[in-house]
Amino acid sequence: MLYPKQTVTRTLEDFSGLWKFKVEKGKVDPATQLTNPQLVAVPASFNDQVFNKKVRNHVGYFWYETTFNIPNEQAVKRNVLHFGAVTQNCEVYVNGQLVGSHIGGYTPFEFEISSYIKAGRNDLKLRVNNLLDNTTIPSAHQESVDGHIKQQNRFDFFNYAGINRPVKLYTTALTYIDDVHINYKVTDNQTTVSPAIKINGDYDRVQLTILDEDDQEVASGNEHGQLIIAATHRWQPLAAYLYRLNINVYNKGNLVDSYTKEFGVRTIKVKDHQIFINDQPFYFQGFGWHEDSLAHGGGLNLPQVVMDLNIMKSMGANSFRTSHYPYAEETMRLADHLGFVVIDEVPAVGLYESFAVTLDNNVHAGKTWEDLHPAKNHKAALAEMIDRDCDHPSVIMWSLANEPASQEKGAHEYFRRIVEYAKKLDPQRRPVTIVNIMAADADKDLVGDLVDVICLNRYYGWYIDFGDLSKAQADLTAELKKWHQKFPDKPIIFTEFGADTIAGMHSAQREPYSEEYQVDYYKANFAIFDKFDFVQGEQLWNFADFVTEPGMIRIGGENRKGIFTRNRLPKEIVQSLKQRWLKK
Ligand code: BDP
Repeated sequence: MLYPKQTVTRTLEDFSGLWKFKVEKGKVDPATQLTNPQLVAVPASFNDQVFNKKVRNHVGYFWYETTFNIPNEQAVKRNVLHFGAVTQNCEVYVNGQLVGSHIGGYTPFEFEISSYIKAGRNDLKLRVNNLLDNTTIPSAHQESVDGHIKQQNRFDFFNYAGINRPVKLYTTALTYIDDVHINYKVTDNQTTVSPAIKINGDYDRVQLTILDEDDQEVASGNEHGQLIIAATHRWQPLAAYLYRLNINVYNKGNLVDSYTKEFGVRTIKVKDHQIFINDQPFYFQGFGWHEDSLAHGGGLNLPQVVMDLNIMKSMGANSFRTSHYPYAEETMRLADHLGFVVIDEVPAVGLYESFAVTLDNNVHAGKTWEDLHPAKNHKAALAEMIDRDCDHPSVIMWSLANEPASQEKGAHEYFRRIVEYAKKLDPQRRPVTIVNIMAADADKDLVGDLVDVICLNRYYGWYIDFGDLSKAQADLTAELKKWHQKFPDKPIIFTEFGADTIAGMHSAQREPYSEEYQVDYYKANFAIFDKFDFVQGEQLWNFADFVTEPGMIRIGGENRKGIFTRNRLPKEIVQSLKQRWLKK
């Protein structure tokens, strides 16, 4: 699927603005107007906008409605309605008719609506739900209590829902470029680009041109040939360089479709417990992050994204993980432009039926892989993520899950299939990882052999060895040695480590929750990482405090492990972190 753009052959309309919104109570007829709706902004989650606790926490169905006008000359074109993401699942109605539905809250989808619209005023309605269960990703336990759905999410971030990303209507002619993937091979300085282009409709000629950042043509050809960039300017971490592939499709001498896609050229290799980008070892400095901001909830807040990446850059960060779902496409495009290195994560979070079983003596106990059935949705989300993101030079690794029960019986078989599927889908065959949970340490984990890079979420000094940093260091060291012994050639990246810290809380004894403890916690962890050359990265948890479901340790409804507060005020750790990273 292509990112919607206006070109010489395509029009584009953005449906951002105020929409009608209503929680579903009883049956709604999609052919009639919503009664007593309220207005909410799109794109954004509805939850915090409505300022009503009951609606904010509603689990179930809700409706959105807007109208749009089609000029006469547009009605004869091919009209496509594109959704950046609707969280979690939705049905789309145009003029009262169902045009399609989508499952999954973090990837784009689109429907051709030409036969449902008319010149003049049209009605658009979405029936959305935020329902998750044992078959979905993310995963949740769902039951019905007194006729109400009760949902216990198996993850801590608030399940912000609604039309979280932009809605756009674009047109093409009846002949159109349906999809483009930019495959390339680079040897020394020369890049051979073999684009895979899908065109529907009648055409007799395709003209491809590659332009550099100065708008100079560096290669050209047709859709069957290979395009050679003779002197390649590589995309480098924090030194991005982007080419543009322009595709023009002609029929009988007329230009019928035109589209331009950006791409970068770089190589990735995992070898000798190191990760190489363009044959240079790359050490990850950065963060786990969330799409979470005031009023927008989990909805796209582009100025916030720009600000966050600039804050990260100013601190010497070079990377982030899209914990725990693919982020907005706009964010990925920005990462390409800024040279951030991204671990792109599918929303497979919470594939863990019960934490209680970790206390069981039988290390492989637990029935996650028997009782949950996420494979179908997991694969669908993976396919959509890889299709959307495989041409982003910033994406150097796929994360196929966050903290699944990888020590439980059945994990290896489940993930063997997921890994094979991801490798098959990705033309670049990028490295893959499965982000590991503490309960599945080197002795218990069953999936480490399947991944290219070992990614660990570790909380020594917080959830384990709380307040005892010497013990934390000893335990962390012991675990690291075991991982390295088991997989001597695999690099290890810490994709989470952190301590809840209340901004402004100080402690003369440097106790947990204080800003002082957060500084000591990170110092203790870094001291161990620096001892082992196979540790190839540190991504702190989290960049900023973020909103969670209520919980005893979620003070004020937030996870406080941010090194910034939710409104981006720095905690004490920021200065020393900056010194460490800028020096490295
Ligand atoms: C990890 C999860 C992350 C949580 C974090 C925490 O991957 O989503 O926010 O723990 O508890 O298990 O802070």
